[in-house]
Amino acid sequence: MNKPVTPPNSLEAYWMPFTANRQFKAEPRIFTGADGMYYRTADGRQVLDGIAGLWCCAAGHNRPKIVEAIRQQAGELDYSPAFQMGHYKAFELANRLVSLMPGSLDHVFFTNSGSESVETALKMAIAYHRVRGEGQRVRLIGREKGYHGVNFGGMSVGGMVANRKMFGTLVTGVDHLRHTHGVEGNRFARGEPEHGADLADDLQRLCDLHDPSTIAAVIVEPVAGSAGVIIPPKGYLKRLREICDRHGILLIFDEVITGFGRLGTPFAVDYFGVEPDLVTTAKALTNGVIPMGAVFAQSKIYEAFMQGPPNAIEFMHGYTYSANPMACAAALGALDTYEEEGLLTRASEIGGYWADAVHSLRDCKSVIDVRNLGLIGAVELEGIPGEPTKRAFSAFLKAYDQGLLIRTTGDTIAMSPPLIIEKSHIDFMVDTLRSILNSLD
Ligand code: PXG
Repeated sequence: MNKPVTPPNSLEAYWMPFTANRQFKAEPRIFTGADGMYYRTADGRQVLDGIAGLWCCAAGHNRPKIVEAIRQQAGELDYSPAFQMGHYKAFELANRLVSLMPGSLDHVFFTNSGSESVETALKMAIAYHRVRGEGQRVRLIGREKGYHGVNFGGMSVGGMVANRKMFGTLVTGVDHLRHTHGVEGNRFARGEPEHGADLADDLQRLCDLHDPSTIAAVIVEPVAGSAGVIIPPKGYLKRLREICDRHGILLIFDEVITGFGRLGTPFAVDYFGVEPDLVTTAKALTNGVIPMGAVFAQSKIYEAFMQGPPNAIEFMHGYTYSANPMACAAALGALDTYEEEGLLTRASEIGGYWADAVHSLRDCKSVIDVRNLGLIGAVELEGIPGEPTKRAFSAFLKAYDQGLLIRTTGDTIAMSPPLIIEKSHIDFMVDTLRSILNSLD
């Protein structure tokens, strides 16, 4: 049977991701262009991008080096098979990336998203133990409130209840550390909070419960983004590393939002001075322009796989679009832009001004906490009794109407602007938010 004719502008056919479809389709918010710090809306307004797209457009929008790299690549080599074939830009990009990453994280596996990077890292961890004769290490440990994307592995190690509850029993053999949010004495902390490093000892508790020889890996976001910006207590990540080392457990940092300058250093690995065994990235790798992710692996992991007959595939994993030439070109253009403009360390320069600005919101109506690190800021609101998420979502809608794009999760407002942000933009963000917060019910 023929489908009824859909008018070209109908919003119905598109089932939108992580979106209140009915609310959106009743009151659509459509972008038609973007440049620098701003989006343009269908109704001809400018909206300041307070969240770098979705934490991905680190250099802002419409950046010439990236645009030109993609244009050129499309006419030169549009696609090259990812398996058993190569192209130069894939190797060039891998080399550039490992030169940015400290320590011995010197091999890179390409994916197409943060979710795929997480699946890849989890599979690498389990297979790494197996190729070394420790095939009994199959358990994966995540953390409450963690977000590691939406695929089954990442969802299982993730700890955001709403993202898990609809999807059955998930991957088995997974357990979770306690989260570090809301520790006594940490409210309104500037930067890393003082209290709660001992929560890392929860890993020892899980080791005692399961026996550490059954655990393959622990995955955490160095700074949790999606659950509402949770900054790790001072010393917490170092302690996790120590416990992993004690028991031969791999440590995975999910740097999908912290990678590429968000904290004022190229990676959170640099910021916290803790070297994990695997690092997942995506988002700002290409400035968000073309989907791409990358998993960094320590050389000991790569080397462990390089055995057996030389013509045998060592790791049975990969994607049709791994190291896609267009994505590699975009990533190289992004890295050039970051380098030329000093963006990978810019958040450390403007971070003090940012912290002052975000914390100036602490006295606004309904605010119960303010958190910051690098160019990340969060304002947590007291929820309306019986109507969780509503107050923050109202702030989001009002901000959009007033020319500012923010994100909300639960009753927390999250901000993660492009790293090219200037003081005047920061002033606009907090002034707009201040008047909105004080006007909310
Ligand atoms: N890991 C982490 C730590 C993430 O933050 C993913 C994995 C998944 O990436 P992909 O590319 O598959 O979406 C993410 C994604 C928000 C927000 O506003 C955060 C993400 C995505 C969209 C919105 O907090 N993080």
